[in-house]
Amino acid sequence: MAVVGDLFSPFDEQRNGVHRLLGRRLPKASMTTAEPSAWWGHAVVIGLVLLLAAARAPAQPSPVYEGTGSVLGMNEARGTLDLDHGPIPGLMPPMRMRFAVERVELLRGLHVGDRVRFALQARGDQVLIIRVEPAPAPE
Ligand SMILES: [Cu+2]
Repeated sequence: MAVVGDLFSPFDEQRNGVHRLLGRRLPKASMTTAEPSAWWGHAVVIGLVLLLAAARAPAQPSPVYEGTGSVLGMNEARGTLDLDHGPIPGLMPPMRMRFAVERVELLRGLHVGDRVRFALQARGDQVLIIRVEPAPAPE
């Protein structure tokens, strides 16, 4: 065993010497080149995960806004409803304006002067009334 150890010890010492040399060099090399590339690698992986998540997620429905107002007029042929409406949280302040309705049936049974509660939703570049129902008169 001593013979074998003596035979291999010079080699082992040489190898250890190489390891010591590499041990001094590799950390520096990894600090300057390996770490930034690892960082970018992570960024790329995270980006891909986000892309996949976005591709898998169903299209988010646009938010629905609710308000109350008084009917000023309506036009079944055009599918519009004119309202004097109160504040619509997150969308607009009180005003008189003309809305397009999602379906002309929403106008049926409405009369000028009616107090209504309504819901709006963006469809493409339009904001449509998607729901109208009678609302109690303000106190
Ligand atoms: Cu408005």
